[in-house]
Amino acid sequence: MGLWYEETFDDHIRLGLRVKETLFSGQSPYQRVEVLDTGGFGRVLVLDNVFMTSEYDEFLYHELLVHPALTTAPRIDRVLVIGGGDGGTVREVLRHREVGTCVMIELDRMVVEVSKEHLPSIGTAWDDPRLDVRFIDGIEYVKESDDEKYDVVLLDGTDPVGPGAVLFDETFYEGCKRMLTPDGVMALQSESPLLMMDVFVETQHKLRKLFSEVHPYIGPVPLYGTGTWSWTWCSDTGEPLRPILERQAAVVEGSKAYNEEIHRAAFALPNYVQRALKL
Ligand code: SPD
Repeated sequence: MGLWYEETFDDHIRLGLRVKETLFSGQSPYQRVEVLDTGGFGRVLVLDNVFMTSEYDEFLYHELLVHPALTTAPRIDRVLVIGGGDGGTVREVLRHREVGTCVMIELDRMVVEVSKEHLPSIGTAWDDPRLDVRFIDGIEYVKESDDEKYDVVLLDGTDPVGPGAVLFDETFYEGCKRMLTPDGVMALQSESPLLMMDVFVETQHKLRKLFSEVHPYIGPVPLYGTGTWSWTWCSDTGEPLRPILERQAAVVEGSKAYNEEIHRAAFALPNYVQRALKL
């Protein structure tokens, strides 16, 4: 029958998946990397004992991270992705024909190599000639790079523990903003407002110091603790509820979850979130 693999949240809650087979287990210089074949969620990527993405529900996460930003930014010629080593985020970015270059900065080469081998249904765009994958430190990149600015920056990191913790620092967000064009859009995963309310609220405050428009949005990702997840849309101009309709229609066709109504509805915040943010 296979053993149960469990992720523990806060030492009080566990999510368990029955494992049919462990497809990969190894230690990179940064973290423990595993791919499990599970009965319920298909193949699952696990980093340092935290479920990262699954074949079963990855589209809910990746489509919502990418398309609200990519459908509302004035231009999407140059896109920067930090993290996202499983390939799901760049796959969604590259579905937009207007994207000319997508640079992906990933610290851990092993995550990409293992995902290419064991999660081919998630990373379907690795061979796209517009994709430029660099195995370097995202913190250093946004601090020092003199590359041309980006129209969109997407942050697809882990939880704020281990090597991904620095991706929640204010100085890192400052660097990301430095890499954006003045009317560019940044979107990031911003944790669960139920399970990680403190991190969620703190993240919003950090972002509000840097951007005049900061809009969290919410959707379901069953693999993550509580199933309620958030992302945040940031910019100094524009607003998240004014998508470019032609661009949006083109990507809705072929999306598993994302459509016009989901885009609008995701930005409707429940009272407990509005109150926590004092909106
Ligand atoms: N609790 C897990 C949060 C993981 C967020 N990033 C997932 C990466 C998927 N590309």
